[in-house]
Amino acid sequence: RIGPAFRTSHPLASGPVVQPAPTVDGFVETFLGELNYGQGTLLSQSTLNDQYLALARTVRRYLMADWLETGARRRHAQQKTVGYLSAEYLLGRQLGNNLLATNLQDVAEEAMRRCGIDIATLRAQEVEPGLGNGGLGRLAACFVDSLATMDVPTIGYGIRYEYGIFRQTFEDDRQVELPDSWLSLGSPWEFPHPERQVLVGFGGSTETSTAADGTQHTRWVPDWTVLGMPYHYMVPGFRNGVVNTLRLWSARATHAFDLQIFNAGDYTQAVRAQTFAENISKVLYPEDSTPQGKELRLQQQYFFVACSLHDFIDNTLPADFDLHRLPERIVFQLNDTHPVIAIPELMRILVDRKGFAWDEAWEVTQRCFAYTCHTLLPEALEVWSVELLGRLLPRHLEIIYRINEEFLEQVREAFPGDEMRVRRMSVIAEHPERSVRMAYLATVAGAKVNGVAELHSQLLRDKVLPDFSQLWPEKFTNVTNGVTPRRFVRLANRRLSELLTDTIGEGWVTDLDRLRELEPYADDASFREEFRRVKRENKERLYRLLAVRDGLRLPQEAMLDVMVKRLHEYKRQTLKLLHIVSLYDDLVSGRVAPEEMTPRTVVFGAKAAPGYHLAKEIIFLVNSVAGVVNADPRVQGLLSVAFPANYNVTLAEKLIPAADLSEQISLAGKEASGTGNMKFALNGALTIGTDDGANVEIRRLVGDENFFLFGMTEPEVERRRAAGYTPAEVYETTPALRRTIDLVASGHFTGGDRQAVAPVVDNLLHEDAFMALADFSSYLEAQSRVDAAYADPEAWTRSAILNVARSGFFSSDRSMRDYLERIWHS
Ligand code: NBX
Repeated sequence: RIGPAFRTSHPLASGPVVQPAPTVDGFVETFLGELNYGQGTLLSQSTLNDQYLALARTVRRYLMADWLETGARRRHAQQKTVGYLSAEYLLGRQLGNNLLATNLQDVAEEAMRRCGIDIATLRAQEVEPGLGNGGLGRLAACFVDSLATMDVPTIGYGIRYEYGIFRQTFEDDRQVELPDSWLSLGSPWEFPHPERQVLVGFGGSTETSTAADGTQHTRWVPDWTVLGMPYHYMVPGFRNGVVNTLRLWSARATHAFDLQIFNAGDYTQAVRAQTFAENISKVLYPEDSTPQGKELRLQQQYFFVACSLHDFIDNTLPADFDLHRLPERIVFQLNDTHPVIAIPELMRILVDRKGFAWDEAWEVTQRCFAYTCHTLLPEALEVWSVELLGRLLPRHLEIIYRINEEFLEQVREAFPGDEMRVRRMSVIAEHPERSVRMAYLATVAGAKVNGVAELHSQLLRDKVLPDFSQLWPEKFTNVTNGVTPRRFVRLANRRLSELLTDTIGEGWVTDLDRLRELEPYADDASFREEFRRVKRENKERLYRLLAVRDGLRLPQEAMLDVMVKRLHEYKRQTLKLLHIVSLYDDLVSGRVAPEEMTPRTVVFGAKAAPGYHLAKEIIFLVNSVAGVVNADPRVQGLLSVAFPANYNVTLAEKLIPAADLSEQISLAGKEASGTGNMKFALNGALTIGTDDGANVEIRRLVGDENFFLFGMTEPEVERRRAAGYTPAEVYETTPALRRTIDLVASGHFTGGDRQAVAPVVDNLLHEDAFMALADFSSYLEAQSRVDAAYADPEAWTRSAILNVARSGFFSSDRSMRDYLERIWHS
């Protein structure tokens, strides 16, 4: 806390902060100052990393005045704040985004040139903070960007993992994971705030005492504690003077923790205790679908949520704030179930610490939370065993039990005599072990529950939470995901952005619906020519990068067909692989003449969870096929396959603007939304996709004639499964599929080793849980339509332009407007 002793009458003491001049001279001067006084070096002696850090700190300076001003304005206005609670933020590199937000790109480039530095080499020096697994984490990053651009009071709360998502390498075509030590060369974008540390308890027991008036009071007595140290990150809006805050928590040992042991005289034990506490924020769990129920993961969840609630209630709100009015000042958005333990935590704070009656507290709590679900896979729904939860958070377990008791009473009242329903809806599951269903808890306590695309929200109501949507239909809503046009168009695709701005003005960057104004230009031959030039140059840039980064040599002219996303059976990378093998087989067997083939380059990017064995076998197979195809002179220039390692946000920013074809081929009813699909469409790729997730909405908006649809619909999938699906039968009765699988099974791509391909082949033939074989023929037919369409460059370009023009809906700014209207302000 800032006391009067720190106040001074100096005119600069309470701001405004003096911002460096936004000129080349001002930038150079600040940069050299940062090199000298921040890095302690001279330009002539500085390393690349010194220069990168000084550049980052220079850009920081330009943001600081706005950051302080935004904070002061927010404190003064006392408006309702969005507390976005997310265990993941997949931010991507910060330098480029912050230069864009401050409109300093050209100034910085010229300033660096004057110092004899190519700014591109400094940009390349930044290690992206990979604090997320995939779509869910990237969505959080897009949302905080949009909220800043829209000047919505927001605090993003999360975890500052010391190690983010693993770095993927390939050894003998197999995935090998390496630790992502993203902090090791310095982290110029973060501001530690030790004065805002928070104490978090774990374990122990609860004590109930009865007061003289008969009221009972329960108190949790934890048996160990850790400190949460917040690190603040700037979240700038796009050139609007707003800088919001992302507050990420890092775990530290408490003094109480080690003092006890120190006093017992065991120094080494005390140091070990420190390591134990700091383990909590050590590493991001790389599983993105099947939660492992690991104790450390529950510790992470409670740790960041407890820090965040305490931070808002005790350190952000005015000291005399009446917490009965809490819902007027905050809405906590739960990004999936990972932060759901915040619900009993708020109840505990209100009842045990602030003296609220239970009903009063419940009333407040229900209005403070809303829950977003991101999945349809039953195995992805998080549950915590009662044994573990009770051991780590005994008071929270008691609270959850009471919430459940009162909730089930409500169910009994609404559906008298329906005990089956009561059991189905219970927050506590009894089998296979007694456990807490976090999605149910979120649904019971949350004011709203939303899915992330129309189809997903419908299936959420009908299939995942049908009993709940029957009880509370008005609780359920949809907000279709979006992506930030700043990072994924303006920053990633500078050439397209210039063409757009030259054609329709620059308003599209913050009002993406204005891309509609592009529609008439789809019929303008010279615009199409320019649009093709942009694509070509983006491809050249990508291939230059892949040559240096991965030693890949790819043909310039071929159609660029891209499938980038986490590796999952339901996403069906194997279906794409079967297509590649079938094209290869057609060529080498002479069924298709070289001149009949539309040349293609297929690029994959995908990380597999380290314990997901089948996914890792699929990676091995993709790499094996790529090796053989690329080395075969018979298909040279006609078919190439690239699998650059370590797909991340930075690589996505290069790949997506270059793509011609976007692969969105999940089994219908499995992909909640997808967001890569939106990024591709906005960058002028055409989609080949199933009727799944947000593909449904993309197709409706861009038009059937500009989208390659294939595969079963979700109801068809259901019927097919009900009828008894046998993949071997499809294999037997589909000659092209049989040839393709036989070629893989023969060991052709693995140096004759049939054993090496058996895990994938056997799974396809005997399991095929996601029906790749059932959709194979339809997929190949759609791919032939793609080939034919690509052979007509004018018509293809027209479709690509219309994809851009009609995808403005997928801006995360629009998603934020929907959240504001349907969830946060209702
Ligand atoms: O969330 C993804 C969905 O699969 C996408 O369809 C959707 O577009 C995206 C954003 O809504 N889900 C996802 O990325 N999940 C995870 O990353 C995840 C991470 C940890 C975990 C479970 C899931 N324990």
